[in-house]
Amino acid sequence: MRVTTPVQGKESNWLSTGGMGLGILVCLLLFGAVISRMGLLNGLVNRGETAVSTQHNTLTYTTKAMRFGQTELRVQAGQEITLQLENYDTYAHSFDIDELNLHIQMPANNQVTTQFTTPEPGTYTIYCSVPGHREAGMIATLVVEP
Ligand SMILES: [Cu+2]
Repeated sequence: MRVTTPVQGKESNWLSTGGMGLGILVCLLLFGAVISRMGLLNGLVNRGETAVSTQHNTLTYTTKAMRFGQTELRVQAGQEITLQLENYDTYAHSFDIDELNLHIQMPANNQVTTQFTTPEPGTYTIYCSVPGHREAGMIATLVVEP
């Protein structure tokens, strides 16, 4: 009796511990399933929101031979613009609009991308702030339409 009781005790102890462990494992699995499902739903919801709210316009603007490719850039107000600036000259330029606090460096023979939201309707001056370039003709107009 004195020998079997501890053994039985141990056995039942082991069984209950095993059962509890199994219970915890099941709980963790369920919890994990719920979390991953929530994560999946969040992902779907986020993707949906992005698709709805984004009206992305990509514009390409070039510089070549000390000139902007276009003297006028027309956009609509309140839009998110991805501006791809391509410099085909062997020297650096920049894309500056003071009113929008946009001052983008354009390295020689390179391209850079910037994003901005178009402001209220009006006309804004685009220029290159490299000394002498604006005077040499690197000036254009951003026309924001309602
Ligand atoms: Cu320039």
